[in-house]
Amino acid sequence: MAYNDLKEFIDLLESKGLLKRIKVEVDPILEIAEITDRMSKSPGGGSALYFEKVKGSAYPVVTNLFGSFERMALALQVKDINDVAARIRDLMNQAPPKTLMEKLAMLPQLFEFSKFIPKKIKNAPCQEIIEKNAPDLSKFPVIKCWPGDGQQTDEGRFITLPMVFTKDPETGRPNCGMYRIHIYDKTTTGMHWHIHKDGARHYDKYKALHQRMPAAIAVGSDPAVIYAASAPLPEAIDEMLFAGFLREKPVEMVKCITSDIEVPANSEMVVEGYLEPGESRIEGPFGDHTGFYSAADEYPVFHVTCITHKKQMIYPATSLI
Ligand SMILES: Cc1cc2nc3c(=O)[nH]c(=O)nc-3n(C[C@H](O)[C@H](O)[C@H](O)COP(=O)(O)O)c2cc1C
Ligand SMILES: [Mn+2]
Repeated sequence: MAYNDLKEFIDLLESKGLLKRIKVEVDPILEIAEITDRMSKSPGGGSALYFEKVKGSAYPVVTNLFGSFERMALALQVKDINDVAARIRDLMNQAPPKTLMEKLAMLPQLFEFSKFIPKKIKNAPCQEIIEKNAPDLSKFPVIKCWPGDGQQTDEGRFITLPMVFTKDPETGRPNCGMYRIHIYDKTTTGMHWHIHKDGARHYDKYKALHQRMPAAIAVGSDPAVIYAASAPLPEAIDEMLFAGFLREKPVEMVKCITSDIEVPANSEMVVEGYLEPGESRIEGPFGDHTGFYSAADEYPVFHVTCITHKKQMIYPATSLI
């Protein structure tokens, strides 16, 4: 049975003794990342961590969710993570013999995939609370990972497990990619999609059309959805269709309050907004998974129009090395 949301996965980890609760107050600035870093580097990847009390925020933070083969297999609900590769290989063999990319592009047409087309729903848990008049990112426990993260002018907080939803303005095709989100202030962030990523390609099309680009950043969903956001799929494959295939149940999607972008209904939190074509700002530096800081550079700017979330939201994060 697919997990209905992030909490079901967290509950399962806890029931198996694979998650530790931290009851004392911790600081989202450097402290959560430091504890997570030590835990994730302990033998076997340690445990997932649930920080119940986070300084300056009403919401808990969970980290190190996917930091071991065991937790990753539980996330994808397989005995061994190689079983997922085998399922995909079987599926590919059903496609006519063409090049790998052509085969991948054919996947959405196969019956096995068509059972998992995302479903649109109306009443979504991620919209239990709607903050539209004065959306404020500083209410959320977004972590700072490394001392040199960010600019002098901000706190260096980054959303590190974001699922960024956009649409191709020509085809209407949706995309979801994991691109880190640098928080500049209450309603403005960076958008760190590298130039060859699908989100960046959509942005280039909006730029050519001189149109404002709607986008939404969802945080926290069932683990297959979070994983799909980071999977390097061909443009023709909707990550949410792939997530449905992985969890063997269609992903339920809901329309954003302030745009036509659709997001997973079971998300913990959704930041809705837009990008102005051509507007950029310095993003980073950020202590990256390479073990080095990625240098600050110009990236597009995301403006927040609305923040929606669950009443009992849980904020998931990762620190990258
Ligand atoms: C934790 C994490 C953080 C990531 N951060 C970024 C990022 O900041 N920018 C980026 O372009 N890709 C980043 N990636 C890789 C992309 O998520 C990945 O390339 C994905 O396939 C992008 O989706 P797309 O192919 O639809 O563009 C990150 C991946 C992970 C797991
Ligand atoms: Mn994609």
